[in-house]
Amino acid sequence: MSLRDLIGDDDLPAGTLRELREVFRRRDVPDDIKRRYISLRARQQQLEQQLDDTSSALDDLHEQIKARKRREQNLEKRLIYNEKTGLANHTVLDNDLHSFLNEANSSPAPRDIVVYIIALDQSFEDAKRSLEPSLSDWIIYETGERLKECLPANSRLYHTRETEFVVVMVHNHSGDVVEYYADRFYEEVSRRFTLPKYTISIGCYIGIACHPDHGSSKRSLLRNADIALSNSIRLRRVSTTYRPEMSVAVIEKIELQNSIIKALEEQTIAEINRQFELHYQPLIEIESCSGTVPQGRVVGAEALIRWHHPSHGLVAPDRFIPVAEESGLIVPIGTWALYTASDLLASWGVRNGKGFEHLFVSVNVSPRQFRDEYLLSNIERALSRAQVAADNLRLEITESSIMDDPEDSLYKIHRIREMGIEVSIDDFGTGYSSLSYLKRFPIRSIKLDRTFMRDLLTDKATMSIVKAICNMAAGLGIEVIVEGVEQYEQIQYLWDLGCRRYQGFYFGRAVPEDLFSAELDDWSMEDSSHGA
Ligand code: G
Ligand code: MN
Repeated sequence: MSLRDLIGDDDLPAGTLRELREVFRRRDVPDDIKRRYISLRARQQQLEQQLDDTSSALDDLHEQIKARKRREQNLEKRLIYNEKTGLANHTVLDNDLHSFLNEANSSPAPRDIVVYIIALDQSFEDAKRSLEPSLSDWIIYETGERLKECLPANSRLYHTRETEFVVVMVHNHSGDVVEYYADRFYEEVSRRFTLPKYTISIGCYIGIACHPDHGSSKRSLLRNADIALSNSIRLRRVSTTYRPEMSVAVIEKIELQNSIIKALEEQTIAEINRQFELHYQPLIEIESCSGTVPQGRVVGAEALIRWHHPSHGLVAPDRFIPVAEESGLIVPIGTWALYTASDLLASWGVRNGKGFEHLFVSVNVSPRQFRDEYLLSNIERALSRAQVAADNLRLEITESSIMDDPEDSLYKIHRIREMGIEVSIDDFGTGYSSLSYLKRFPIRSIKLDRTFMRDLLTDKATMSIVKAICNMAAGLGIEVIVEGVEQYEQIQYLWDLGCRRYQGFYFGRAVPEDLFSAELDDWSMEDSSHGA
């Protein structure tokens, strides 16, 4: 019997092996006791070793579990907290609103829940473009901190989108405090930021909706606060509380946009022709103004768009042009107007000899259309396709759209003039520009805005503004076209100021193409009878 036989194949630590070898050699201990001792000792050693292995494996496992927990927590954090501000995000907002509403709906005491959406305005985007990213991130962080500071106890702040924060407040009765907090939020957000080199301040718009007045579900509250926010932005008001009429306006707007898109998509020109129509309002040049009626002739027409909506009936341009402008749909609609007006000019040209070929059609160009890079090529294409001369087409551009980007406007108007097309400034007198400034632009005429006609004969201030505009235009060699004349007295007054060209209900409303052409025939017959 050897020691190996007793302890088996297992590796024992050198110390234990030495100890067991000594025991094995002892003569004073009976063999059977030695054998039992040694095998037990070896077995014990093995068990200890196994225990060590197991506990270090356990430790490893424990570490792994802890690491996984940390990863999960991080992930969870990122799922529910905004990284830049550490504020709860829209997921949390969703859950919270859900439980606030449940609570309010099951509580016997009335409970108001107020939702504020606070959106930073364009000034943040501007700052972001010129600042280092870390600075704009800091502004966002700081904005969150400022908002947090002014929250009452019963409320929570969320950071839902990069430039959007939401506050939810729960009140027993919200009363006047709703607006008080909106003002506080605005003050805090717009307070100056002092940066290393300069200071800036960021504005914001706020939309508010309250439970139970403006919605009882999570979705309706958030949607209505968002609708109120759009109203604030559109009206440039700091904060707006939701009103049901706003939804009607929004739904109408979406419907309008969809219809325009559908009209444009469906059958292109055929469908647009069916839904849209250009009407023409005569533009008159007065030759004498001494009798009971002014004497003059038609020199041109302004094309004014009308929309025969399949289900809404006739929609006025005041309602759909702004919507089309906002969505960019004005560009294809405006191009269609250019093509259609050019076609009419071509049809007049064919009736050569009646004097129609000298008439011009004036087409309105909206601000967005004017900025569109394809404007010039669209005009060129409309003219060449209909084979009409450039001087039969005029363009009306509003004062404000020229002032949006004066340098670009200057370039564009020069190019339009080089093509042989005259430009009028529309709605003149409603913007902020001065005539002497506009002299830099190669324009043929200004269209005196029709709002001046309302009190031209009764209000001294209106009289002096109109007089000043006419004097200055004469001095600069710019023609004045008076819009919206409805009475002979207005014409007599303006005739004395030197105005010769007029447009307005006094001479005629905008009418469909065939009617306008028929009326032209009458005019030209009158002319020939005058001549005879
Ligand atoms: O902004 P724009 O200049 O393009 O304006 C043309 C508008 O003026 C059209 O809405 C047209 O119907 C309207 N209009 C034209 N003549 C008159 C008028 O004599 N009185 C009033 N109230 N509106 C007019
Ligand atoms: Mn016009």
